Amino acid sequence: MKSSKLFYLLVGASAVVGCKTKNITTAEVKKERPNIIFIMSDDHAYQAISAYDTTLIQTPNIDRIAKEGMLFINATVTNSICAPSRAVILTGKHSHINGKIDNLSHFDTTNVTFPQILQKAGYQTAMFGKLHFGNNPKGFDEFKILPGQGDYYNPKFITQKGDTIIEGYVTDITTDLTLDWMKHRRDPNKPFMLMYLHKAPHRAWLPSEKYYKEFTQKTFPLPETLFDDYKTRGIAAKSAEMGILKHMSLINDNKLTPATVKELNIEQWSQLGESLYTLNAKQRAKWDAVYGPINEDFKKRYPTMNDSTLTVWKYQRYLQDYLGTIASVDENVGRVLDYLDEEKLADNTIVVYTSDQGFYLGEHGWFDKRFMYNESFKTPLLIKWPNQIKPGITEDEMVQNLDFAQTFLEIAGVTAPKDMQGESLVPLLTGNKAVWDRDAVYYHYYEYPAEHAVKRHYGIATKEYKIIHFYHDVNEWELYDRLNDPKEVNNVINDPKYAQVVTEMKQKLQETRKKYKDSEELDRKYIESYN
Ligand code: SGN
Ligand code: CA
Repeated sequence: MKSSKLFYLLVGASAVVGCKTKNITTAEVKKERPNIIFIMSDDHAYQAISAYDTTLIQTPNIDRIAKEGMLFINATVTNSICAPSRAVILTGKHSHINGKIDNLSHFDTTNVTFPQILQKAGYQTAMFGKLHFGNNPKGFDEFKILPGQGDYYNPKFITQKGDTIIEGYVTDITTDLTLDWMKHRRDPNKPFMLMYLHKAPHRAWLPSEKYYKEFTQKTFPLPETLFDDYKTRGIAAKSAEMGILKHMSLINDNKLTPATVKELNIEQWSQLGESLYTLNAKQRAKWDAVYGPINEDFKKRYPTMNDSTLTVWKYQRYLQDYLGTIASVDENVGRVLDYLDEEKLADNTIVVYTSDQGFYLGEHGWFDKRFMYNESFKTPLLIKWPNQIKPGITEDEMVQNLDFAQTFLEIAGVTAPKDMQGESLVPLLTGNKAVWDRDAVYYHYYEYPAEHAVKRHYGIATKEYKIIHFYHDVNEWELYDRLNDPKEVNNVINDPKYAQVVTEMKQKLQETRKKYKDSEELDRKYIESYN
């Protein structure tokens, strides 16, 4: 056996952290353990990836992953918010078990994460970009991460050698750091697991110069539900503070200047100064040259605007900047894929593209996420694994971010700890669908009272229905018929036609909560932890 490469067989010999090796077939023994590149962006809606939908933007590089691999059209998160999603991904456990229920709570670093296990099993590990945990990641040979949310322009990075400010645009820099590691510090004698994590397209949606110039010239079709009146929905949808018209800031989000807004006598909050403070004078001048004229144009239009035309204007400004940041993500994903091809690494490297959750691009009149409703519950997922996944397959099974840890461990030939709660996706990836029997996925959101005022809720989704229970300061149920009402505008919880479905879904919800060890006691515990 060549000493320069590890084989699956060796994993058995070096099994660690209580993980046993699985039964390995002869064919597998001969194969080298694959590299894993986990690419995740922040708030990237599937509606903004052309492999899913070509209405808004072309993302040819991200699409390459689906073309050469698999496109999951029913991938969801368990808790649609940033840091909790990352904690679920790293631990393979639901939020109520790993304890990171919201962006504010601490991540308990005694949780075992899959990178720690892979590192001990002989993988070289690295992380670049946004983690958003408040603590440094464990189980990484090298990391360079943004502090908290991080900045778009000239960002600061936390490294093992101290903090450093790097001039440039965050998406380009995160990629430069990633490629630099692959080129200069990757150990060719080991398989690697790389987490390449973009800040974009997170609010306040600040594109690079190239793309703000291009995207501020564009207009986009309006979503069907932009003017949703929430008629059949409960209090939670009606009281959420994420409306484009009412809650999106003309300054912070639409990039008007405080002076413009003052001149027009509009009251508006702003943190734009904070978002832009890292630009140097030269960069700021270029930025002003593009965003300045938008102010002048708005001043002319504003006097004749009504709620509806203002909503549309804000929607267009929102999408111009949001999608502008995605154009950079796509371009940079292309750089990494090209490098893998050039270096002949692609054949033995699994590439995953996903987001920490979905996002509203004007659907229901909203931006942001948090709800178990479709656009924020669903997350993009594209995976390529040459010679294992047949190219160009669309997979509609219900998979979740909960499943990544066990998937990566199985790929590396390591048996996952028994208390992980997901399912390995390997059978789906390798065409062994018959063993996949999940018929419902669980969701639980906690961050309330908080920004955007989305009430606490939990629920399950099957391929046909979705039931949601909003609790804490309300007690409301909602049911959606996913096949007949994919846009989720009709809450049919009180429709007699669905009485039997409601009974069955409530029963299934209780069973699912039990299966994942969630309970009313835990609901209460996490409410009390807020006081
Ligand atoms: C910030 C944003 C919110 C967003 C949260 C969480 N406000 O607070 O709109 O929901 O992050 O996002 S901002 O005015 O500061 O941009 S998450 O992706 O990190 O969970
Ligand atoms: Ca996010």
